[in-house]
Amino acid sequence: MSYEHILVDRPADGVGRVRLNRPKALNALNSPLMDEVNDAMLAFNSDAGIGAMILSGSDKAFAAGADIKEMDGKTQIDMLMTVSLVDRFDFKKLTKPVIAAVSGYALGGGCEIALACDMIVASETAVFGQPEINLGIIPGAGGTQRLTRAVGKALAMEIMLTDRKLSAEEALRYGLVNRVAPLDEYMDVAISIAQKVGRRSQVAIRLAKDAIDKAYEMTLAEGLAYERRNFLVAFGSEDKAEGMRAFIEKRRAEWTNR
Ligand code: DAK
Repeated sequence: MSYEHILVDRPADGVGRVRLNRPKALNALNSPLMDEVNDAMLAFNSDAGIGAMILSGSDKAFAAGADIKEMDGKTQIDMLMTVSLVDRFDFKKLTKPVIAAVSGYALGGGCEIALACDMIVASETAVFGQPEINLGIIPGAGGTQRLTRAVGKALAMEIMLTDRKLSAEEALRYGLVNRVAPLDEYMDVAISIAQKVGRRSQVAIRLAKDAIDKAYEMTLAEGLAYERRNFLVAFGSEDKAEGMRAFIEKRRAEWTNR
C-alpha cells in the first residue's frame, strides 16, 4: 500500500517507524491518516524482522489532535458509527512495543495516541495537552483514563478542564514520558530504545508487555496471577534455555524467538 499522509521506514535494524506527515495541518488526525497509521503499524507488527516500532510526527508537531474541520461536518450518529476510529487509537492489538517520539504539539487525540503507546520520548519543545474543552467536547480516545492514570487526578482535572498545557520537562516530572532530549537528539534516543527492545528475546518482550498492560486492567491479585502465567510461558521457551546458558558460559545470548 502506498501512503499519502504518513512516511514509513526502517531507521535501524529491527525498528519500524511511522511518521505522521500532514505538515500543513500540524498532523491533524483525519480518517485517511488514521487508516494509514493502522495499516502500517499492523504490517510492522506482523513482520518478523521488526522488534519495535516508533510513531512520530514532525519536529513542529506530533499531532495537533483529531481533524476539527473533518469533525465539524459530523453528527453524533456519524461519530457513533465510526467506532472503528476509536479502535484505531487503541494500540493494544499491537503485540510489539511502540515508542512515541514526540516533538512540538501533542494535543487532544495527538496526546491520546502518544499515551496509547508503550513509551514516550519527548523533545525539549514537546507540548502535551487536551484542549477539547475549548471545542465544547471532552477527550474521546482515552485521555480521561490514560492521562489520569499517568499524572493523577488533580493535574488531570486541570489539564482537561482548563486546557493547562504540559511542557516536556513537566511531562517528565509527572511521569508522562520516559525521556526528554534536545530537538536534534530525541529521535535517536527513541531509535536507541527501540533497538534495545528489538535485541531481546521477542517471546519475553511480548509476554512482559502483555503483563505490564494488565496492571491497568486487573486487581493486584489478578495481575499477579496473570504475571505468573506469562512467567511460566517464558520459562518454557527455547530463549529461556539459551539466555541462562549464555549467562553461565559468559557469552552473548543468541535469541531464536522460540
Ligand atoms: N484540526 C484541523 N486543522 C488543524 C488542527 C486540528 N486539530 N490544528 C491545526 N490545524 C490547522 C490550522 O487550521 C491551520 O490550517 P490553515 O488555517 O492554515 O489552513 C494549520 O493547521 C496551522 O495551524 P495554526 O495556524 O493554528 O498554527 P499555530 O501555530 O498558530 O497554532 C495550535 C498551533 C496547535 C496551537 C493550533 O493550531 C490549535 O490550537 N489547534 C487545535 C488544537 C486542538 O484543539 N486539538 C484538539 C482537537 S479535538 C474521538 C476520539 C478522539 C477525538 C475525537 C473523537 N472518537 C470518540 C471518535 C479527538 C478530538 C480532538 O483531538
